[in-house]
Amino acid sequence: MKIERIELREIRLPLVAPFETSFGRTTERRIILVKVFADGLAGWGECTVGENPFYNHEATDTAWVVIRDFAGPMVLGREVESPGDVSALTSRIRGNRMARGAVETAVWDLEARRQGVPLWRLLGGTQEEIACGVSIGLQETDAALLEKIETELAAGYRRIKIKIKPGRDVDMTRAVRREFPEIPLTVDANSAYTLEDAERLARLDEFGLLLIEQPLAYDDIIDHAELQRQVKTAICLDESILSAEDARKALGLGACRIINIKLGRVSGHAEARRVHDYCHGRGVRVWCGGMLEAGVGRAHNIAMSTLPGFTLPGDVSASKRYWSEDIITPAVEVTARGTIPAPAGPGIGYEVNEARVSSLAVRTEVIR
Ligand code: OSB
Ligand code: MG
Repeated sequence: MKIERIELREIRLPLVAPFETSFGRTTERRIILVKVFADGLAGWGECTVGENPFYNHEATDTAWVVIRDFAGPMVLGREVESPGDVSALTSRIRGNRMARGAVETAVWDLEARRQGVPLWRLLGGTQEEIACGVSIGLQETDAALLEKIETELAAGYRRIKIKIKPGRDVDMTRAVRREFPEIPLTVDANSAYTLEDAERLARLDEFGLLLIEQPLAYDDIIDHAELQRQVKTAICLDESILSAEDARKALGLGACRIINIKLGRVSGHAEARRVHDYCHGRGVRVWCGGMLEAGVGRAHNIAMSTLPGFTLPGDVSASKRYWSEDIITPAVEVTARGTIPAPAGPGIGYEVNEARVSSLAVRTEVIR
């Protein structure tokens, strides 16, 4: 198919509750949506970038420029035989994987719609429903955190992830374990520690965590390998894994035992599947991370999570945990068993509420 037109929109979407990590607090998302056109059909992608360059190098405004001036023009007017080829079209761009991934994922949705099949099937997914966990941001008090966990467990979620940072770690995790001795529990530091904190992090071993996510620097795998030798709990890398090559090196060094795959962070579905395939082939468990996505990004995450190696519950949860009203219909809902059924419709399997997107848009640009 020939990519005939690409539209960009930025929407503003307030979160139902602020989300806080060791690197900052988010109250309103600024989300870039990409719509690609071919053969009378359209596909949607969502850029998973944060508002500020605090999670990785990218930010909403840098991604806008990279998509508008580079990734978009590199794909526009091109004959694309398979969406797996899109990444190569933009590979001259260094870094900026979330910007590249926004365009790439949109073409995957478009191709699945052209074929009239669900995207998850086109990707090779096998799981008819995916297991869901939740990521709970830093709270004012332990009591507030315990209450949130209670609510999410009651809703059926199968794994709880809590955010930690220096000063809000060992004692807080102990308080959670005391109240919930058996639940599948993980912690995510978003790079808030250094190797000097190894002893402190090793104290988390007593809590039977499934994993400790990205304790050290976002761009490090050397120190993570040293840390993994000093802690019993599995280290899971998020920020540090940008490609299948990164996964190979990190696993080879022993920097982690589990990998969090995020579509945008690795530049889209093709690379995400390569990371998945590499890990799955070696018995390394992966799970789908989240970036506070609106419905389009959430739907892409659901599709990816149906690949067979996604054996741990992901950070893919119901729309209503984030938004008073999502931008897709139906909204993403989670069953009482803590799962999301893979949708039956073509493409991402949800319809974009274009009227709502238009009403939320603060800028629009057409690349032609
Ligand atoms: O590290 O997984 C992370 C949100 C924004 C940036 C980074 C992360 C997160 C989350 C939330 O943990 C996951 C979600 O619910 O979308
Ligand atoms: Mg993380």
